[in-house]
Amino acid sequence: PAGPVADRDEAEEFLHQFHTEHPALPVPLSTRLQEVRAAIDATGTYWHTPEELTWGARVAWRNSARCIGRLYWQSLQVLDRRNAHSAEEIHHHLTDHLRQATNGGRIRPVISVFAPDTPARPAPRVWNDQLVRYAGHRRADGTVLGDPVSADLTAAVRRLGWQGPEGMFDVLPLVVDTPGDKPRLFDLPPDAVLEVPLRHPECSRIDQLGLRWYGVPVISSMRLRIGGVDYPLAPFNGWYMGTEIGARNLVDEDRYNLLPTVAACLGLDTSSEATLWRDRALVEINVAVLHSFQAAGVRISDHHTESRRFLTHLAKEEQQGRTVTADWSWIVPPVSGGLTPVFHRYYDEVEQRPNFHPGADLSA
Ligand code: HEM
Ligand code: NRG
Repeated sequence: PAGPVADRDEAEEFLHQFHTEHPALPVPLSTRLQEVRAAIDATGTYWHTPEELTWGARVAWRNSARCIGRLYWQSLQVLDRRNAHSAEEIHHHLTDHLRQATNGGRIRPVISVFAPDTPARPAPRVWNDQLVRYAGHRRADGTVLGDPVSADLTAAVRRLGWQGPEGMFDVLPLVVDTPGDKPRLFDLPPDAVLEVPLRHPECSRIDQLGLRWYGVPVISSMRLRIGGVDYPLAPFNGWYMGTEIGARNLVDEDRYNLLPTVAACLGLDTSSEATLWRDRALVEINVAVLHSFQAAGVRISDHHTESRRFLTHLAKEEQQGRTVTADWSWIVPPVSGGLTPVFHRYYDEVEQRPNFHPGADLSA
């Protein structure tokens, strides 16, 4: 077979869960179980009903142990794109996803679920790990201009013929890879990509750095697995928590590595670690990120607010008799960890299904 066979035990476990959380469905569990078993015997897989798909995707979010943003899991908007197969159709739906999710800055959590991997036909994929990413241009001396996280993808799209500019913040094209066809490049329409220029409320020297970030993180590299069926292309988004940009993307030494530059703008004394110039510059970058998104009317949250929401989520789920699993090292924000309530406790760590899983790196 071309793709994997659906796992019977996981299929049955999922249908039990679905029926437990939805008492009084029109089709009884026993009927649906028989149907699904027969389909797996005949074809190696089965087709989720739209209701199963929607609930499965929402619960995959609910079960994402690394995600602090899970309070609103029930409001995830699920776009059923399982019947789109050509690269053009897929590109069209991805652009549509960006527009619906962006919603003029009032960002909505959305997932687009494309065709599953089946024995008859492997699933489509995109090589991009997020729908919007900035190119990382590798120079002869090994350094990178732009975002180093995308250096491999940038080299790959150049090999496929991409002729984009060579700056710090160039939006990469999408690479859509469908079975039986060559990988195809598509530029994102600029009006579908909301970006925010970064300004500091007091320090105009930071404004002059010309920094920016995109408004909507759409993760497109993770495999969604529901009831033993794999959906390798199921891009999803929420909104940013400011620290993702201000404490990691712009700051990590293997990303934009901007602490020394920002410290210089602020006139900090960098002669000794003990001046805490890194910490002071870090806070001001995060101030600039939150301030700029707010000024541009693009939804974002700070780590104090998002941490409190997460504890509300834990309490609500426990009231429902459910266990929330969480990964402490991902949940605790990368700045001021101990100031947030999520720091001061431990979490259950067992993996739950359905869930999102790391996908293959296709650009390397
Ligand atoms: C991870 C916040 C929505 C699934 C994360 C992380 C943050 C976060 C801060 C850690 C990222 C990192 O450290 O790199 C939020 C916020 C949301 C949101 C503020 C606003 C609604 C969603 C949605 C989904 C989702 C809609 C799926 C439907 C995940 C998953 C991870 C994650 C699977 C782990 C990613 C990985 O392993 O690389 N989220 N999230 N999140 N989130 Fe959310
Ligand atoms: N840290 C990554 C994005 C990871 C997921 N974060 C979210 N997800 N907020 C970055 O680009 O900085 N979400 O679905 O909203």
